[in-house]
Formats: sequence, C-alpha cells, structure tokens
Amino acid sequence: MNRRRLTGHGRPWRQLAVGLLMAIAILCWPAVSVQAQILPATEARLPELTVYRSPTCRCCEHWVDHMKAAGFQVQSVVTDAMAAIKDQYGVPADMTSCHTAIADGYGIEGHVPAADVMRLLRDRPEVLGLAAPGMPVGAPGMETGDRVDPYTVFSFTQGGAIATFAEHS
Ligand SMILES: [Cu+2]
Repeated sequence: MNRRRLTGHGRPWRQLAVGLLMAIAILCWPAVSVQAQILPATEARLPELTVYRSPTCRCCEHWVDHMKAAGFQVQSVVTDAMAAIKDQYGVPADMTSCHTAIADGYGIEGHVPAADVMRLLRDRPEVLGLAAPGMPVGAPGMETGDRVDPYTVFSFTQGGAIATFAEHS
C-alpha cells in the first residue's frame, strides 16, 4: 500500500526528468552539428604526414613547410636509407625524387603540391601513391625566383601502372 503510493508519487518526477533530458538533447543537437560543420576541413580530416628525407636535403625541408602551411601535421624522419624507403613503398625507379612521404598509407614521392595530396586523400583511388619525378623548378619547395617549369604529377600502382594525376605549369 505504502509502496504503491510512493511509486504513484514518484512517476511525475520521473516523467519531468525524462522530459528535461529530451529537451536538453533536442536543444543541444543543432549546436553540436553546427559546430562540427564549422571545424575547418583541414583540421578535421588531414592525416599526419611522415616525411623521409636525407640529412642534406634543403628542398625537402621547403616542401615540408609547404605541407605544414596547407594544414598537414608533419613528422620528419631523417635517414640515409632513402633507396630502401622508396623500395618499401613501391615507388617506381623512374618516378623517384628527393623525399618520400607517407599519408594515410599512400606514398607521396617528391615535390607533389598539397592540393594534389588532398585530392588523393579525398578521392582515394586504387593506387600506391603519387610522384613528381625529379626536381621540377617551381614546384612547391623548388621555387627559384619566378621560374616555373611545367611538370606532371603521376599516380603509380602496385602492378606498375603509371597515369597522369595532375599537370602543372
Ligand atoms: Cu627536392
């Protein structure tokens, strides 16, 4: 008898509490989703970039600065074993450059612009990575005055297929 009366009295409070919680949830929901949209895409989505480079490579450092300016978190690994790194990540012999970077499992060889890396990470094609072979003057990290030599960024696959990913001039 006593117990039933207590339960009867307790119920309106419980309903009020549930109602309050729901109201808070409903009121807060748009705020939370709006905040998620406001967060810059660079902070929310760009993975950390690991850059392997030899101790003497200055243009590699300039490319790292370019990637940082674009919003990438960069971890530099200074090593003399660059050939082994390129081999490990499947960079074709005729596509090699100075540094080799890894972004979310993709290999990024040489002075590839940040915008190309971002498109790669967004579209996620079935390739091993991208390469800007050689040291094209005017590519990010290879600036020399106003001179810009046209260059191509290629994609490469495990099977050895090479395709044009972007043309720069
Ligand atoms: Cu270089």
